[in-house]
Amino acid sequence: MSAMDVVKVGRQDDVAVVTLNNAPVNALSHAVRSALQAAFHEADRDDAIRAIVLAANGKVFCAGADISEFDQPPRAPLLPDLLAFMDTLAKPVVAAVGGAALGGGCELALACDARIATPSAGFGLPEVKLGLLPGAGGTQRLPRLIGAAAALEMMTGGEPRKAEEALALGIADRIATPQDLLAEAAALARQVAGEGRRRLSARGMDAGALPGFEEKAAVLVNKHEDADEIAAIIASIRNSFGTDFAAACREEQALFQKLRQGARSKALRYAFFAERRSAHVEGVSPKPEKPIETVAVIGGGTMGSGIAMSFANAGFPVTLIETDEEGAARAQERVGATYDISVRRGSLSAEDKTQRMARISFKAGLDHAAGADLVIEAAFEDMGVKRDIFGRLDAVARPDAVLATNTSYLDVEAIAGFTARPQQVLGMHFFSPANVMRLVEVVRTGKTSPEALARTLAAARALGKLPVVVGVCHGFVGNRMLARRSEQVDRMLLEGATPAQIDAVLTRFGFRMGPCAMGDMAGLDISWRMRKATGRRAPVADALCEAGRFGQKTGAGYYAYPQGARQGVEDPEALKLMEAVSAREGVARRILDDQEVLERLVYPMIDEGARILAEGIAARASDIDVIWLHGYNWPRGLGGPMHYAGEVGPDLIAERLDAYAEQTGDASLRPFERLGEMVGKK
Ligand code: T1G
Repeated sequence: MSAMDVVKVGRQDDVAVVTLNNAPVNALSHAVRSALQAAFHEADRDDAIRAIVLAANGKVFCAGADISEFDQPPRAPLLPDLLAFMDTLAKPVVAAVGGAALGGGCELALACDARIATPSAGFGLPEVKLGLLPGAGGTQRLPRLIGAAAALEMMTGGEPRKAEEALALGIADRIATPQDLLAEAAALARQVAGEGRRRLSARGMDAGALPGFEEKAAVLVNKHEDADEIAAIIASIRNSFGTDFAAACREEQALFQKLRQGARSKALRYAFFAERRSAHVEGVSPKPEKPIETVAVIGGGTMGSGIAMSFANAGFPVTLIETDEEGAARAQERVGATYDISVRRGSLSAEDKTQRMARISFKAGLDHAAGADLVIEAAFEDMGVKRDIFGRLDAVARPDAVLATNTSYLDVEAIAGFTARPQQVLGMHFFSPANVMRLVEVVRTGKTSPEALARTLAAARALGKLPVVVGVCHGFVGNRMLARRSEQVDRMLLEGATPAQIDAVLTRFGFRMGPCAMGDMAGLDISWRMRKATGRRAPVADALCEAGRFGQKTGAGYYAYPQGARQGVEDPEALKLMEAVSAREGVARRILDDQEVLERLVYPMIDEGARILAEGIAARASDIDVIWLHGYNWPRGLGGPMHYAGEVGPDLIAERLDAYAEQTGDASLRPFERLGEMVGKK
């Protein structure tokens, strides 16, 4: 694309109009930066021009720096230098912001003399979400505009400020209606030309605000001790109080480059693109021929209710179907009670609750699924139940309806075989709680049609979910990999590790909760029932269940929960039980060091991910990472298991797995021979 395509230059009488035109989000690529510099320079030299308006085509004003350029050598003009160049112009520049101005896009607007915004516009500095700080003067210009404390909150939260709030803060000078935006911007530009430029770089800081800022900074440092970007933002804003503008910008740039080259930012940028890449499915159109408009959910239990709420929250009419009137009434109560929790928390208004409830009709009998474009079965995890429901649904549902099962591990090929329309059957594996977790594993069979997939993926995205397409195998992708970790948890407990040690290792790694505490919270009896159904053993977990220790719900599991406490405490009874199981199994207990515990928790999952990729169950390594980031809370600053494997090095992982297989005699730890080839599969 030639430089002039990505930036267009026009004029309104004596005002030059420079328009960003780099679809889809006006990212400030090298071509855009070069064209902007040329256009500003040209306008500044043109005697017929009094002022400049910076506008943008498309729904996004500017999404900031082109993140895909960060792993390449920087090319001049760098964004900070372009904004410094704008400071040297004789003529003022006014930003006409009709959409989101984010990151470098917001900094570009801050380098203008004024900003006019439409009601749908927004201003944000989300660099913190990429493990960065604003690196084009934002940490110096924004505090000068709205004060250090407000700027600190905006940069460390990373959330945009909508136009009205931006006006109140002083980021936006005026709000314009979309059709008047350019004209009003031109008028303001002329006004500023008459009054003199309003360079933020020339403004001083209110030193009296420093104590308030320091107070907020201290809280943030404690809360985010592992996020270097937070410390960098604080340090750079602190510079705005004392160091001169240019020197502070140089220091900001040094901090930015250090973060950009760090593993944390690399992982966060990887995650940003991985989430977007997972939306592209080979052979499947991003836009279906016939979008899903109405939905029926079979089963009003925890999952069915959560799924129905997800659709109602997104504005879809939903029929939630139970077997009888009592079941339908119970489902209605469950949904109402769940919404009430959000109302009590203040995250949902009473009228929103009423509106959302009104979108769900609670019915008894499968016939009520007749009008739905998409029917999602969320009934009991039993093949007999699935056979009955899908057999009857086939007769009841519209011929073109998509029939989805929410099963978390049953064979979707077999379920499709219960119908005469296998091309319209697939899995939608929601993660609990379904109205909160973004991940949906969309399970395609060998017969699922591209249109059925396209319709389902578009519907999932309309819910704000992150659908990832996976193939059919036991546990699909996430749970199949989790099973490898769970096996090692049980084996290490047998060999001498304790629940507290295992959980501490994984929480220090970055997970919010360890596997033993998670098991106690979910209920150990659930996986116990599945192991018995599939003939698999987990000696320690089985023994806990045989002793009636199901976890929090029974007051004891891996931990004890005195007086129904939610936080478990180490329980000598549980440790005694584990010692007895070790003796019974003939396993001599030993001390395991934390590194071994971590590697045996994480590396087998990575190994399973490689096998999954080799089998074609997942298309890309980054799809697996999206599943783990959004289904299992993998620490985002580590990118995902497959990204982490690339950072650690697959050869080292294979070597460690071999060593543990030797040491423990557990052949299941032997590494997959194609591990290295699969870890970075695109
Ligand atoms: N750079 C490169 N590509 C980008 C991009 C960016 N900044 N933003 C989006 N894309 C791509 C995205 O990968 C996707 O590609 C397509 O555009 C549509 O995106 C110096 C250092 C703006 C709210 O963090 O938040 O500036 O999949 O699906 O849902 O201080 O994109 O089509 O091939 O997300 O309408 C800071 C990131 C950068 C904003 C639009 N900026 N972007 O959401 O579309 S660092 C950000 C977003 C920086 C300076 C610092 C969203 C959006 P593809 P999309 P959307």
